[in-house]
Amino acid sequence: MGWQLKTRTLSLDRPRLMGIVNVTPDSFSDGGRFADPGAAVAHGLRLVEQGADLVDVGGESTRPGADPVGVAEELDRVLPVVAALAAEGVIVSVDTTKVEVARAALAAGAEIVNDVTGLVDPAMRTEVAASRAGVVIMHMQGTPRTMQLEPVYADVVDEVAAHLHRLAGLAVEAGVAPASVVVDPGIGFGKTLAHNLALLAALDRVGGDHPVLLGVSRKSLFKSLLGIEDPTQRDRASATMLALAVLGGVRLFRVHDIGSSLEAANLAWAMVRSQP
Ligand code: HH2
Repeated sequence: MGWQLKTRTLSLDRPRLMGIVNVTPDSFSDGGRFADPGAAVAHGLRLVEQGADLVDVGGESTRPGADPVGVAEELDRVLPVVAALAAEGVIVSVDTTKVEVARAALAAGAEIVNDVTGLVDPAMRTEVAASRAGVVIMHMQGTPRTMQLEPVYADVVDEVAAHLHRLAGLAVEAGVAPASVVVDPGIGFGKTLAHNLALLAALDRVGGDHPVLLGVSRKSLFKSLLGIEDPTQRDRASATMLALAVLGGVRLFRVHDIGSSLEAANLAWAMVRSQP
């Protein structure tokens, strides 16, 4: 099994780590640390050195209540970082919901579009299809401004799985190769703690025909469950959840801290492989 990207295939015969580079002043866990392009590029290269298989570059925070960023501003933030990392041979994903940003990032060497709205914009679907990029289709209820106000589901696992199935189908209809699509339940995006836990306990049911990518790193469910206020102190909990998700069949993880994630992934993977 592999994930077909623009110029190569990323094999998913073991867990893979997508390191996070937020080129933003306001991301929830590391806002402002890598807002300077030089610092962001250095951070991306460090993540790869530590064992990241690919790097996700984002220029707009999606934390609950975040203000939207304009196209020009987002391009200024991400393009130099995408171009510099791609030039170093890094597999780069661009975390954006804007077709203009996706197009420019793909031209600058990005291999993947990570769209937290799940390619809901038809122009984004056409762009991804034309470039033959890989794509992450994530589930979100509402928008970052409104999503945590009062999320409601009858059955969160069924609804998220059906929504991802529908959006993946639309992408494929627009010409995206099925092997280029991975799906993501969108932990924390329009979900209560109970919704997040239900999804984490049923990860084998959310992907359908597509591999699942999980983004749970440093998220606020660790504050709710364990009382850890400071996001940078949530890496141990994030790694524990990662290991459990490997046992649940997930092979792709969007993470902040590579060291703890790699240890967790290797331990869980050794257990998976030991099964006949
Ligand atoms: N989570 C965040 C951003 N992008 N993309 C995918 N596919 N899955 C996720 O779970 C996901 C995502 C939020 O985390 P972070 O980038 O650390 O913060 P911010 O959005 O505030 O920049």
